Amino acid sequence: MFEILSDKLSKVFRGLSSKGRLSEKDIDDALRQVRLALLEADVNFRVVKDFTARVRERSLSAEVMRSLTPAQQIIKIVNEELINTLGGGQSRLESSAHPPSVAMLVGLHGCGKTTTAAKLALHLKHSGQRPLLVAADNRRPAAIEQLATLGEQLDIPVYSEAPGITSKDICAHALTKAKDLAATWVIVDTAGRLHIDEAMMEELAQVERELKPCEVLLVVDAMTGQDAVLVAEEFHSKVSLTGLILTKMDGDARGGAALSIRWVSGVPIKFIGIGEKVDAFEPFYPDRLASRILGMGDMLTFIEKVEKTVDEQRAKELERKVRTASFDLDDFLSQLREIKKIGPLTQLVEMLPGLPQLAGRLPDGMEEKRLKKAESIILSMTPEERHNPSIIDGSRRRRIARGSGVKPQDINQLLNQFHQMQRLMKMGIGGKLPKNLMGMFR
Ligand SMILES: Nc1nc2c(ncn2[C@@H]2O[C@H](COP(=O)(O)OP(=O)(O)OP(=O)(O)O)[C@@H](O)[C@H]2O)c(=O)[nH]1
Ligand SMILES: [Mg+2]
Repeated sequence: MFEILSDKLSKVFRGLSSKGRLSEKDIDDALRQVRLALLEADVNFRVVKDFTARVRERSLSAEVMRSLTPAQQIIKIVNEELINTLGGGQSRLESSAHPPSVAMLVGLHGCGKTTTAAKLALHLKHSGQRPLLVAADNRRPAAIEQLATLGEQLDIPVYSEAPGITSKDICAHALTKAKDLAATWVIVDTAGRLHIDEAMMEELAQVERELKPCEVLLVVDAMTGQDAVLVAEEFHSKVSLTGLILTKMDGDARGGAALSIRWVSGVPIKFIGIGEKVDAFEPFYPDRLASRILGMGDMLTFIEKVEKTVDEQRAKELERKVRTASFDLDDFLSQLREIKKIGPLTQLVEMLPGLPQLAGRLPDGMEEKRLKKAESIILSMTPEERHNPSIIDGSRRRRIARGSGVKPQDINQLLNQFHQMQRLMKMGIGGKLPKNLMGMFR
């Protein structure tokens, strides 16, 4: 989402760094380019104006101008002010002193409320909570069905009633149900409208009075650009929002909404949605997004993600196998599967410093296809071949190719990748998935 902006900013900073001592004019020139880059990324003009004014003032201080590394100082200032624009620190979910805590999700039609309700419930479940989902969008049977299906998939209870009952009544009954289930969180999915109107606001206000939620979260679609910012401002003037959730951050919008919405609305961004799958959801960290935009790579998010997915025991065992040189295609296969669990590789690669360029070269879905192909090739081998790939000769290769529906060359390619990974691991950089995984891209 932020590639173009990120590229432009790195160019500006490279220009500054090559200069050594900086004059006021150098700084103004650089800031003019930063301003343009932000406006082109669809960042709200008020945000851009404030931001550049703050950076300029701090950059022109005697301390920065006289320092030996003024460009680095300015990059640091830009990073800090970007973090400020995005809300400073992380804004966590507030829970109630008397469980269940209630979070109510509101937003326009199609912004991702129902999906996000399920994602949030799963996130809470993973952190040891017992969530109950509530279908308060009771006008369309399909809406209830959608939430019920998601709940079933995630093994999270969903409370719903027949269409026609008012949202307010459903919520009242849901609270009783939550107590019965000893739920610690109640996540309420409400109906969306095409536009903000009186009827919608009145219904939300009624639900709010009934539930006394500790969180009223506005779900906004980051793909809608500046409109998202307007929606947030309007909602906030009518209901007391406690947080924002930006969805579809995986899209190819220019990112302006994400960069403007906090500053313009004054409401903190608490989570972001980064895909259609239920686990494509993360707490929002201003500092991580800032360093990603500035091309420093979102290492922390990445590390967290890998830690969550990679089984430590398994990694240790792999390390041992590598040391004893018994790493075979079966191990390779289970590594491929772990990589698949981490999620789309493009998403992962984007987070690594210096690698976003590489992500651009991976066509969508291509890497998943390659993983699938590799998996089916290995599955068509006999256990003996997997353990000792050197026995794979021409006739075995043809048999495996037939079995997995690929060309014999594909098998050579896979074996090369395997050998490459084996070599990498022997060089002592094995054991940790992300590095081995880079072999897949060569
Ligand atoms: N790519 C992507 N798609 C998303 C994300 N969040 C939601 N979607 C998709 O957006 C579409 C609408 O999502 P819903 O959750 O049904 O939206 P809603 O706000 O409940 O819609 P209404 O109930 O009709 O107002 C679905 O196709 C979702 O899969 C996201 O973070 N990334
Ligand atoms: Mg919905």
